[in-house]
Amino acid sequence: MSDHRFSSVPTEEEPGCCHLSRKAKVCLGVLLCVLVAVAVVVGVLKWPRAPPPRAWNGTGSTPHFSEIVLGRCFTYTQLLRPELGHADCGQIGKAFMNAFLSKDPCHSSEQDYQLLLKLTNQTIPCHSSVFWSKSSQLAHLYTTVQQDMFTLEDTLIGYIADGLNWCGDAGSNEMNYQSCPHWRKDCINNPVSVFWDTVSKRFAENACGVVQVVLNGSISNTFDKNSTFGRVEIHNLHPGKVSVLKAWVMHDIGGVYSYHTCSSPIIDDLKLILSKRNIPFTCEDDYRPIKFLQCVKSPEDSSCRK
Ligand code: N1C
Repeated sequence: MSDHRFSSVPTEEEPGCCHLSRKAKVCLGVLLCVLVAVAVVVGVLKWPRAPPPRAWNGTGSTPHFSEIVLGRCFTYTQLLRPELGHADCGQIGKAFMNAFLSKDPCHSSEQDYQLLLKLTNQTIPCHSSVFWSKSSQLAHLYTTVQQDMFTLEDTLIGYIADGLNWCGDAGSNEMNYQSCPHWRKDCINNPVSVFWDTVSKRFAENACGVVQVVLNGSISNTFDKNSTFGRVEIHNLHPGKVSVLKAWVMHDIGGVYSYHTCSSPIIDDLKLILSKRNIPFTCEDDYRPIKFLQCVKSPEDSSCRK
């Protein structure tokens, strides 16, 4: 007679360790599901996420930035200046985003914008460039009426970016809509300041013939060496290409006090820089074609009745 005492094979009658009842199996299954679900939830919550973007002192990127860029590009190239209809707005939009996304917003460089500059290349006829400083509204009113004159904002690249704000973050491929570096409080090499310096430089380099600048005679810094005009543009005009720079010093209508006129020493600073660069310079106070635009708003002013 064989001895079954050491046999490990369970007999039909003796249930083995894995022979669980149906109820126990269901319970075990549910438990397993709950454990997996808990593990997934914990995993998702604990998954290392990109740190939030840095907080800066300036306003964040303009909401819907990329859509605005694309829309403005199409408006300009299809409706305003159809001669630029061949421009590839998709590529322009991408080049603009790639200039600053995933990059440290305090280490922006001219180089970042090179592809964008190439894609928005535009020929501005000689005798039609208009610069401005602290007189944005009036200068743009002037070129809106004089359709053959161009400020930088009347060119494709200036039109696209005018009034917008943008920055990214080195640790993410998203735009920072919360805050962007302030040029004074955070850093000068931020994407917006570098952009305007870069495109203003190209705008000045390309200017030819008679060029104009609209200055504000109703403020203390009518000519400011630290402004984009004083720091970038006048130093990038080509003496061989620019025949004369004509400055129009405009004064607010009804303003109590005219800070500066063409005979003020501050205008001599501008004159001196240009004479050193061999660029002829003229200056006129309250240039009539622009003065008339001011008078449209204040026709009753005594200076408008002359
Ligand atoms: O610093 P500014 O003026 O002298 O700059 C104006 C000057 C113009 O001739 C333009 O060609 O520089 C060019 N330019 C712009 O076109 C422009 N559009 C918007 C420079 N800056 C421009 N901006 C924004 O306005 C930008 O954020 C910059 O810092 C201000 C400069 O305005 P400003 O001091 O009146």
